Amino acid sequence: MGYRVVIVGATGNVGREMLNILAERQFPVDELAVLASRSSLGTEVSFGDRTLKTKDLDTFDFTGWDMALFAVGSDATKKYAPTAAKQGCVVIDNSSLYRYDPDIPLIVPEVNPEAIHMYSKKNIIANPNCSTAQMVVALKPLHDRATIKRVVVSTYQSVSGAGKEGADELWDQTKSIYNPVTDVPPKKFQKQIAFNVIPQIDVFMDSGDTKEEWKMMVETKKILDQKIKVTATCVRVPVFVGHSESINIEFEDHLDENEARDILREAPGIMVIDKREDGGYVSPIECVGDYATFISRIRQDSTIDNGINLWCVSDNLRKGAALNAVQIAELLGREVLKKG
Ligand code: 2RA
Repeated sequence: MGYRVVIVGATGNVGREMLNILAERQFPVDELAVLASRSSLGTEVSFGDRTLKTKDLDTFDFTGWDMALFAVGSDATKKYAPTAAKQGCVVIDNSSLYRYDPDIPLIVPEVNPEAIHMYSKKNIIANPNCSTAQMVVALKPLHDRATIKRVVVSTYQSVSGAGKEGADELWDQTKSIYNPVTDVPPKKFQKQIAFNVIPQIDVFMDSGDTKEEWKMMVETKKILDQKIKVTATCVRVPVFVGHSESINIEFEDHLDENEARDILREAPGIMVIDKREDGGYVSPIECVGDYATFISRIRQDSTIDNGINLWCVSDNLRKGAALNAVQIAELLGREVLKKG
């Protein structure tokens, strides 16, 4: 016996990846409903070798469905997720709407699977921001060994993190630079993204940090440990898929770089590619379509007593969104619903 599963926002980048990953991982699905807003109604999406027609989110009754994976923005989530949860369907939400609610668990299954049992407070589970998800997968096994005090992270985030419009803007702007018949001014991004980098993701906050930077601090604390201090600089780069992060970690205890490499090699969800030679590391283009969080460039930071530097790369549409949501669904099935 399997689950009755709903995908909300099935025609978007993340919704489609959720369907791909459910099929790839042979998630025990008995019945699948794919929902979209009225404007995309009737659009077909693929699930394994099947083609499914989207139904209307506005009129859908979630009663009797086990779980709904939401891949829509915060406004649509706010409108539909409470109804789904009240109708007895567990919501796994990819938007930022519920991430900071103390009664809603924020889960990365490799890091805090025990938080799943808190789902019952509101029948909702939150999926973290993409840049946080890959970072906490890398931090967790090192924190268990040497206790992290402080993290300094700089991100290099791909345009697909800003949705289809972000990817289209990079594509169209790049073409227009080679063939300048049409001008493609910045719309989704604050400045030209083609052949450029932009040190702003999301809006500015009073502190001077952007909201993306704030999310990395707050979400890391909620998922991993409230005591860890995080400071972040988040940058958009002209890469289509794959977020990269340069992470500097300060520990309570000494941690040798070779031991750190061995610990990361054994840790769930991580693939270490770390040869100290030309090209002996992973760049974002190489992580596309993969499940793993790739770690390279592991080395001692000799400017502080107990410091390690590393490079972390992951597919932001997978571990940063759809894969993590499906892993939460698997965890919910295994630990709570126990049907599969
Ligand atoms: C971004 N982190 O890359 C955001 C998307 N969730 O823009």
